[in-house]
Amino acid sequence: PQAVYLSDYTPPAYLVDEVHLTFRLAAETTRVISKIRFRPNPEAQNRDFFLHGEGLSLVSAMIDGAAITPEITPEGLRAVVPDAPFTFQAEVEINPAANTALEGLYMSNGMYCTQCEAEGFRKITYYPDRPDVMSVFTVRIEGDAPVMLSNGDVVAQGDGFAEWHDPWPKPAYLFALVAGDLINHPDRFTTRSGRDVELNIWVRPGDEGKCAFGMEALKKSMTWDEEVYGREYDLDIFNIVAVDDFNMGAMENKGLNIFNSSCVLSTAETSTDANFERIEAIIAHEYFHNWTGNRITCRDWFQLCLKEGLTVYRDSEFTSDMRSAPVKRISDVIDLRARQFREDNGPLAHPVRPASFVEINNFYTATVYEKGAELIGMLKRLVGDAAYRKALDLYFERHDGQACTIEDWLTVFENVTGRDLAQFKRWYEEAGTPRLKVSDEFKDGTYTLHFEQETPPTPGQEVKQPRVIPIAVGLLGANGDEVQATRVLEMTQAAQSFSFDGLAARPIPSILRDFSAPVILERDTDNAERAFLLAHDTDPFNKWEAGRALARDGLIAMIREDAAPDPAYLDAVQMMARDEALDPAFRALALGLPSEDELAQSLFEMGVTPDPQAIWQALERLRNTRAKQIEDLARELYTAHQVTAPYRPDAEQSGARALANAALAMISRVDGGALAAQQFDSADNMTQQLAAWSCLLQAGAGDAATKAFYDQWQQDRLVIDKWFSLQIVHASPEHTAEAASRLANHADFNIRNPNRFRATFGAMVTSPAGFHHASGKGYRVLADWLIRLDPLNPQTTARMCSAFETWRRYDDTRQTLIKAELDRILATPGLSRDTTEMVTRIRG
Ligand code: BAL
Ligand code: ZN
Repeated sequence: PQAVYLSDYTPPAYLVDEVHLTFRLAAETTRVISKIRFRPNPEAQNRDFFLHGEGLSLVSAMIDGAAITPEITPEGLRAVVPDAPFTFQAEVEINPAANTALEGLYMSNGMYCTQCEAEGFRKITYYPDRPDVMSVFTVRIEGDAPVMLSNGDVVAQGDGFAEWHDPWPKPAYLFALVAGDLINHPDRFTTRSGRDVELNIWVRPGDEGKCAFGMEALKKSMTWDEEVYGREYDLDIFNIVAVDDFNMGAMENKGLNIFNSSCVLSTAETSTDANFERIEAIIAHEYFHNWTGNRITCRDWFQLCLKEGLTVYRDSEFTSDMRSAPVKRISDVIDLRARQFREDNGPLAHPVRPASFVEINNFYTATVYEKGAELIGMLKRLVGDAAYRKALDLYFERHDGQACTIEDWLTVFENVTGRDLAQFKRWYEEAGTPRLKVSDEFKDGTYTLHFEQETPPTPGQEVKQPRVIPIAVGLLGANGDEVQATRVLEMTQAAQSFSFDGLAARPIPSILRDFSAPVILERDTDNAERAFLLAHDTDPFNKWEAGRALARDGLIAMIREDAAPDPAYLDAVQMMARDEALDPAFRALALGLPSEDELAQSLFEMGVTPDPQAIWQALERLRNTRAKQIEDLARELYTAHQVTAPYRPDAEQSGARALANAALAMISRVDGGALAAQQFDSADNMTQQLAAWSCLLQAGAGDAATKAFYDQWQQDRLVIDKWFSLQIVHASPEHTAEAASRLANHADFNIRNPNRFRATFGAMVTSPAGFHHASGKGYRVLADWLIRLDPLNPQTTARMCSAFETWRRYDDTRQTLIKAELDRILATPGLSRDTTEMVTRIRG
């Protein structure tokens, strides 16, 4: 497959002023009739009239009313056109029922729906399917579905048809259509300037009781964007539709957001606290795209981070405002390290703005999204809150209605602040996680921190230049008082020192507060200092980080030297768990341990080949020891944090349940699951039921609950996804692969449903000791199923290949086994471009 390069960008040859589409819906023979008004682009470098189109049957084509016979290629259509504005018309036939890739127009449970980002519109009709071609769309839908929706506002509807008009010019990737038997959960919102907006969440009959929380989240998001970013909604209708078969979490189509049903439907009985928080964040994310993505979009797909990094950053600010900012920050860093650092340290590493790709779907990654958001956070920290807000105002004012680049984005900040951001831009252009080494000295009342930065080579980028790194630092005195409040040090050189004067004694430093930059901090510290920071640091992130470091180092010693669990960690964790001044949600996070994957990466970085089985055993040993040692405290915490008020998925109740369930997990290691069984039987919400079932599975006492859970929820597909996952996650490493295989052969497994596929095989690969079982059976099972899925759904197949991305960490035997599976996948006849690119990059 051919790569495309950022450096090859040229402006479109023709621009589009208006698009009229008519859809005559039929499951296997949908007709799409297009009428597109083109004009030559004065900035174009050629006059090649090429329209993207894939898998379309062309029925007829006309230019200015005269029939033409265009040249058709596997990628699109080429024709000779006038050197002046003209109208192109075409009729094509497509088969939504046969579309299992879930890109373009497809069917899900009898409902028609679309997914056009990034390049799905070309599977609907011939069009310049690139984000810098923006146009006004009018859409007529004909069919027998009771509900027929598209972007914008409805302008006409009657028996068997509906017509929609979107006045805001948009690229084709934001087009959407939905038609089916749907029920709406309606509401209204009045914008700050008085626009009365009709809000709807559309769902399949039977799901109408699962929309209330999503609707509240939508209204909160609309208010927040007005208050914090001054951004109002700009149409009279905002529709959300829940779809069961969806590759992504959700999609921000203009005025018609389409959601994976797992990311919008919720009830207390069927959704966990974590589900609620995620739903709230995703609804906000998609809504926020209306300005950061839709009104201002990307010039080309290399600029994906322009809308995604910024919108992730905005949704994280929203969650911080709605819930606990420290808990959100710590959770985001856990996730960043687990997914983005892992990516940055392996064969799939790529810059936040990649310079080339074969298949853009493979770049909807943690690097583009989550590291992209970290870059916005760093920029804000460097310029300050007021300048950030000014720059955003200017961005919206200057670029509204445009398709932009990272250069446009950075220029706005340069204009507002007078700063030169050329060095900051390296964060967008160079892959890899910088290592930040720190040493310190104290002399004559002056404390000096010496920093050195180094970013390891990544594929295609051997040498890295120094980046600008905002390092938030505070200093603590021996009694725990803060002798230096947080100060942001701006590191710009490969090695740089910063001094603090006038100190009476050597302070204890708290470095990289709030995780002020996405780097790996390397500093020789001892347990005493960590315990001190754990007790006294006023920065919640570094307080948590001190406990995390104690846990990690103790575990590394257990793995490498067969050491006993570290008493310093066990003391520290008790102190933190007991501390009533701390938010229960924070305490629950502090009881978490580094993941198996994080430990494997730490060992690898130390030059030690990780043994997945040994890592798992060390974690189990520590959890068992800790449970025995602090059983009494766990029981106290469990009792003290029972929620008796009616269920609410807010931060306060969720935090209490998180801490009580962390305590239950410890108790279950001691009592064999007796208390968990009680909680399972009495639970009236999914958080409590699932936590209890999880503890029972962990204790090896889950059979009855497994059956009861299935019997209770077999009609609820989202809950059954949990039923699939949890059994695999809690299988012993010896049986992980068998559990996944067994469930993949269960009557409720459906390879065409991405949620169910991820619930099964996503669960398998997040159990490293099972997935990396020395026999290679985990690798074999995954490869077997990826080979089966690829012809149906290349996008989800390619995503899941990243399970293999860490293969170079492991021993020769495992490497040989993995390589054989990668080669087997690559040798599959007709393998998709998506999967071919991913496996080729992973294989190296
Ligand atoms: N734009 C794809 C889905 C999302 O990031 O919102
Ligand atoms: Zn997004």
